Amino acid sequence: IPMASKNSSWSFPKGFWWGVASAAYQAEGAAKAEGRGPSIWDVLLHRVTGYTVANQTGDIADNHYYMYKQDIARIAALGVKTYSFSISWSRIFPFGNGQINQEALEHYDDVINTCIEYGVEPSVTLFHWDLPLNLQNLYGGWLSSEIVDDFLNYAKVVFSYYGNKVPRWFTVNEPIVFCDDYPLPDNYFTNTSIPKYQQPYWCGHHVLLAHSGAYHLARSLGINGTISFKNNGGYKIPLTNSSADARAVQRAWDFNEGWFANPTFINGDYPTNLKDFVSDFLPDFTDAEKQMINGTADVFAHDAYTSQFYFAPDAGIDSCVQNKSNPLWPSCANTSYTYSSSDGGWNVGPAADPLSPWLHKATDWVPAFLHYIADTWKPAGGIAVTEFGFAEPFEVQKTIKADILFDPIRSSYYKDYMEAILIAISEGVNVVGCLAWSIFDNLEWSDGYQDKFGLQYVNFTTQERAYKASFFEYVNAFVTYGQDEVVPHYVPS
Ligand code: PNW
Repeated sequence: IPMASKNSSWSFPKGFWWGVASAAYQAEGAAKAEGRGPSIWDVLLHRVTGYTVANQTGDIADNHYYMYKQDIARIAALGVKTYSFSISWSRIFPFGNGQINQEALEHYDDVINTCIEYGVEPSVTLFHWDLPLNLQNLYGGWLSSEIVDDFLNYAKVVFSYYGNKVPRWFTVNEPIVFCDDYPLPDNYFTNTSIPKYQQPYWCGHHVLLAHSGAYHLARSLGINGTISFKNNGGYKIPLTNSSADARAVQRAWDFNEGWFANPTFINGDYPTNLKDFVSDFLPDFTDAEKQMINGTADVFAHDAYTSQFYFAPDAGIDSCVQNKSNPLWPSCANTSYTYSSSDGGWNVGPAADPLSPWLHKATDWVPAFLHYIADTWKPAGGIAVTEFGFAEPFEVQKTIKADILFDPIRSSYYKDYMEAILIAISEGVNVVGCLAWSIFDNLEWSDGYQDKFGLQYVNFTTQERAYKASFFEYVNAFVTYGQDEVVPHYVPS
């Protein structure tokens, strides 16, 4: 395994938290075990034909619900500092609200305790897309303001039960993604009267109220851990140096990151571009709500996989704004991965996996990306890259040798990404942590099990795990440049 050549001006600050991540529906399986209620993802994958490759589901997944002790032991053995996982809301509340399922509360308590016993810090996400089905059917899920109280009720139970055993909380994962996934397919869920093109903005509105409410709730309960939500998106590069492309890039930031980051980091309100472009229906925050929302993320948590070029629509901005069925709508910023001579010499490499065409290796851009976040949203508690990773098709991965699977493309992604973070840190950007996606191959949502993001290989017939070479490449960055001791080969007493 190649070792990073040490650059003496690079180092991760003391206390830098680094680790690996998973999410409940993608990893746990045990879909009907110990009182779990269904989530919208059970319906999507069981009832909507063709939603995943080969109609795969999360019924079994990595069997992580039963194998978490082994899985935590395997990452502790490599010295991993934190494990980030999500709690399944419909395990704690099988119907989303009402009756609490004690068995599930105890399950996650044991996951948390197992982490602590192995010297691995638990990082916990409350909502990673697996909405309890009942809440979707009852009132349209995130489209209704009723979700806010139900989310707070769920958050209160979780915060109260696990409290200060958890140093790091994330309320919601990537609202840009799950709110843009509204509208959900017709006929499977209760219809709503909100027009489809407006639905993402109602979802986002309720997410901001739920997140900020949970932040204040946690503080009132005496929770000391950091609290954030996980934002997401790639670095946005203007395709040309025209002013039209510069404006397109700004709209793209505003309609993606800014949608959630401006309210929480700047002023409690949406970016001006958002208010201008979708003013006819964008919900308003009251002044009291703006005050409540502003300042409710302790860290800028960003899932930052890749970069894209952006450019203004050819047909002009007016026709774009009018055409609500246009895929560019409403930001009217077109995207491309074209590597052209006008791109300033930056490297946006090809996507390795046809199932993830959005994911190009663009690690050269990461320092600029981190500077942009620091300069734009000025997060007092710094920036954490809470997901990054690369899908490498199985055929490219080399054979397992001495129990290690060689995945050269992903290895180079991690090596270059970690060096890019080190460069940004050496230039003064306050990066406080990072989480690699993912702890192991798992259910990649509608791409099923074919898309391989894991730092560990999983044989889905036998459930055997094997480390991939990229995992050692990742850990090696902290062995080489970390200030804290990396303690591998931990053996529990
Ligand atoms: C994340 N994009 O989703 C999710 O949080 C994970 O559950 C998922 O497995 C992982 O990334 C890999 O896809 C994303 O288009 C989906 O930029 C789309 C994008 C980014 C992240």
